[in-house]
Amino acid sequence: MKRVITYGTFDTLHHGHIRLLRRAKAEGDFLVVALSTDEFNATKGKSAEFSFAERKYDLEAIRYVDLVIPENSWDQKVKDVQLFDIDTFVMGDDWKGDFDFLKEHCEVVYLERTPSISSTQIRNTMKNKEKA
Ligand code: C2G
Repeated sequence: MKRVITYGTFDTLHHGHIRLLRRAKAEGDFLVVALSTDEFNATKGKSAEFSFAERKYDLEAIRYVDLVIPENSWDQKVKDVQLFDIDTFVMGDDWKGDFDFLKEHCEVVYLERTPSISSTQIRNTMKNKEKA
């Protein structure tokens, strides 16, 4: 069984996230998603619209996702790769090169980011509609 892992906030789940998860799962047979906790998001300078529990609930409903674990820090990736016996690490190519240090532990794959859609864009659109 080929095991894959990916990381992210996955706030305001959208087509770009789903495309990433679908392609990440296609890299193997079992996909672990390390989901940024609300506390970790604060250190990333991000405040998610939805709580960790809500974002986890939504991810667990996606057929490509086999396990959701918390992402609490930047430094847990090597331990996660070892703990979950990961063969392939996957991220969108907006992170290209940032995680190459993992190449001594597993395959590292950067997948093309889906253009012109983001959680921020969706949130802003919703806010503008509320004002209208
Ligand atoms: N993504 C994508 N296309 C988009 C938006 C996001 O392919 N239009 C991908 C990102 O490249 C990432 C994943 O979806 O691989 C999750 O994106 P975010 O929730 O924005 O995660 P991020 O804030 O990049 O956190 O330790 C790594 C960090 O936790 C990544």
